[in-house]
Amino acid sequence: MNTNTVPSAPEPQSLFLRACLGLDVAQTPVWLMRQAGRYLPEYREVRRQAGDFLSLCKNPELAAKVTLQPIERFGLDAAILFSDILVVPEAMGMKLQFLEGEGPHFPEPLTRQADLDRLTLPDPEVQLGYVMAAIREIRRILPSGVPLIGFSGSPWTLATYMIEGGSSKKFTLIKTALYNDPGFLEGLLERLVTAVVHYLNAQIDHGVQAVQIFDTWGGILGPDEYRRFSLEPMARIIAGLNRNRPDGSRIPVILFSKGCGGYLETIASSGCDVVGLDWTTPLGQARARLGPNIALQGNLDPAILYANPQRIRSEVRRVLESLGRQNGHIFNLGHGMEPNIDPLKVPQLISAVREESRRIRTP
Ligand code: 1CP
Repeated sequence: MNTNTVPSAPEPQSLFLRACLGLDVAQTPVWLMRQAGRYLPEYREVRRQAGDFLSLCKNPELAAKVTLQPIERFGLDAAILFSDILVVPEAMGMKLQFLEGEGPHFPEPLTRQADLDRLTLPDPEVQLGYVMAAIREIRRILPSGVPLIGFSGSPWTLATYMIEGGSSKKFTLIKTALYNDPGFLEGLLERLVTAVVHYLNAQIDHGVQAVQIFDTWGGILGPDEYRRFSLEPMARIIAGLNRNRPDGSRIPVILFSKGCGGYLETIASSGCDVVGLDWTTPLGQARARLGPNIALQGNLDPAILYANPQRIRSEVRRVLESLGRQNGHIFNLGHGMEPNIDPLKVPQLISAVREESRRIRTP
């Protein structure tokens, strides 16, 4: 395992943290990206109460409440902080809006060096103090056996939104910057690395027990550009994190670069403990390429949740059997839950993961 853990470090008890560190487990832990969200009627109700999405993120009590909703309803093996990756650019001084039905929007996207000079380095305790308050509140109300995952966007993924002004299909503006003005892009990535290191270390100080870096748009880059503009900044973040607690326990880092099955060896060189996979790379193939000393997370196609219970189970079995009885696997989707998924599919998925993984592990 890729650790410098103190030898006397206490072994974690939770299935999720054990799997992140490659320790043995009786069944495979499972959580789902975007497990708290619009597919849950109780989420839509709290969001209505908050008024809008960003107000929900900024209300620590309500953010904590929606973080716990999928835990209470389904008994998942980990909770993930309810927030959004784009609160960091907002804290750096950019205006951010979430337009109903259209997703995130930055009305004044970054275009030139002078725009970078106006960005500030946020103090996570101040501009992102509401996130820290949410983390404390979640830890207060979350059952102690359920670990809390903190997160951030990768610098590259955050930069796509800050330069494109929102979601994009072609990424024309950021790609133009990448090839025509790499110094501008690197200046932005540099600032984001510093901001994210401070932000994730503050999340760790306030109580998250693992962190995930979401690199949703790494897959739009070719191999050299991926290495330079996506992976390098993430590796610098990982090197800057306070991953070892004073009691010797470790904060695992999960790196999820979507669409990057071709770059697995590069991803594993980042210093992360867990590589997140989308559904295009079979887990067994990833294990053969990366070896046993790094954990894997994933990788069911989220669209399988539109299928019937038998098909869900057979696809879960296929994912689990690709690793057999090996340790170091956290079951997840290959990307987030879609808003139109029937919540009743989730317990079918979880039962299948637990029953099938126990069966596979029984000698
Ligand atoms: O209307 C609503 O209620 C907002 C929908 C929504 C939700 C539920 C958004 C807007 N963000 C979130 C929560 C969120 N976002 C979480 C919560 C924790 C969880 O339960 O998993 C997390 C981890 C994120 C991270 C995030 N935001 C990513 C990375 C992961 C991914 O999905 O690829 C990205 C790219 C964003 C940007 C964003 N925020 C919201 C939307 C709809 C988007 C994506 C827009 C796009 O496709 O470009």
